[in-house]
Amino acid sequence: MPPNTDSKAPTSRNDVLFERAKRVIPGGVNSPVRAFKAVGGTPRFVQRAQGAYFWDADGQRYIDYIGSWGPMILGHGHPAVLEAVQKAALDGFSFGAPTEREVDLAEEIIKLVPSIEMIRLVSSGTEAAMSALRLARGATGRSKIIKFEGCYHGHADALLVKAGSGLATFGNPTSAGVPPEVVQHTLVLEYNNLAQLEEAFTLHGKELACLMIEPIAGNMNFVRASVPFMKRCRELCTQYGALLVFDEVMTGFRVALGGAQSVYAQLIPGFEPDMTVMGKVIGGGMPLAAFGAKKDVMQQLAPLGPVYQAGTLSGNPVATACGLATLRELQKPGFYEALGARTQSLVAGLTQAAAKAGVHFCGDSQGGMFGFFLLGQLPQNYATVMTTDSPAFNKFFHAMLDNGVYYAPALYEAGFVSAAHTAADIEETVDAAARFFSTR
Ligand code: KE4
Repeated sequence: MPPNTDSKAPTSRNDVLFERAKRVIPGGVNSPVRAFKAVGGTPRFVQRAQGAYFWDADGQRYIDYIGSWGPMILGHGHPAVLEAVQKAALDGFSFGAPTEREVDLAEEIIKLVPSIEMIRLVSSGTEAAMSALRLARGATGRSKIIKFEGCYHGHADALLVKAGSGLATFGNPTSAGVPPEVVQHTLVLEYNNLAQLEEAFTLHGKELACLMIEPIAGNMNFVRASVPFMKRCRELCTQYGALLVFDEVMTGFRVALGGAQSVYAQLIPGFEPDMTVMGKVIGGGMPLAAFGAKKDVMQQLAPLGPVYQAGTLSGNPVATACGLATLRELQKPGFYEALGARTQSLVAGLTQAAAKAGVHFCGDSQGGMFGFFLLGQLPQNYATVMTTDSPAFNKFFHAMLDNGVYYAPALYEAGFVSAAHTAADIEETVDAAARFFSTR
């Protein structure tokens, strides 16, 4: 297939499929970010994927830096994972009854994430975060929670909230259909803002069930919680009896084998969260997520305790096979060292190419997760991220897309490198970026 030099090519099957899709699915997609609304143009309809690549409806190949928004850390179609899924499917798709493999997966995650003593498997990150929130409230008997602007924890009502007019007032809904009273207990603070954190706990600490945070915020591209900030989150939650809930749906097994909490534990002696929400990588691309904590908290859950939570497909036998096979591959010696080095080489290459062309660009990465900004320095919060020149980002996005490089179609999303990405893929990506930067 000749390269798709014009992403708005009228003859593209992507256009035809998108028009068809929009007649029967809202916006033509089953999740909003896929619609390219932020960047414009036509979404690529994936026909198949293998390793670091996928091919769209026109047969055009792309180097994939989304990887299903994180799950495909091994690359698409890893043979060991494929074999495990095929074998599991032959034994049955779903039973609504316990299976040994759920226990195997629970034991594997607990082995790798020491802060977790017990875990409950569910089917999506939203479900895991929603359940974790209910459990935190049930376990503490408190209603109020803290989250941070720019952090996304799925689309449960209580978490679709933006900052109120001040710390004395609570959040306002970010979505229609969420009654104000549902978010009246949610306080939204600025990420990395120590003064706001201190004030919020002084005002409301004794009423707080939990503080929920993305430890490395991949939903505002790539923003790290500073060590002093994270240390203070831990100290204040301990002081006031609120649970520190790490949303590691994106960072879990992505930034390190022990997740982001293992990165902070190296910087803050003895650090660990009280509860962890996971997803994406633990399912290896199949619908599987989880939330875990110490036994005394988790045993508040039905059928043992008063906090109800359930799911028809929770711990699905095919999804657990996919997740387990993925986690076993991640534990092979040198996996994260190689993945981290490959990701760093991408960010370094892009940074050098931009600098050579005099373009404002900065990036960061941890393990197989990266972010970049068309800014002079790494932002510390959402407001700064959003100062990015979005038309410039959109031009960059489409220039890369037209050169067969598929980044997230939104400037506030992180990127992902898999174990299947080669040095040649990184070089091809950097060369395409350098060509774009030279036109700036
Ligand atoms: P899901 O319900 O989409 O499985 O997970 C929700 C969620 C929870 N927590 C974090 C930190 C997340 O990043 C997510 C979902 N991430 C988005 C990408 N930013 C998924 C892509 C999408 O919404 O289509």
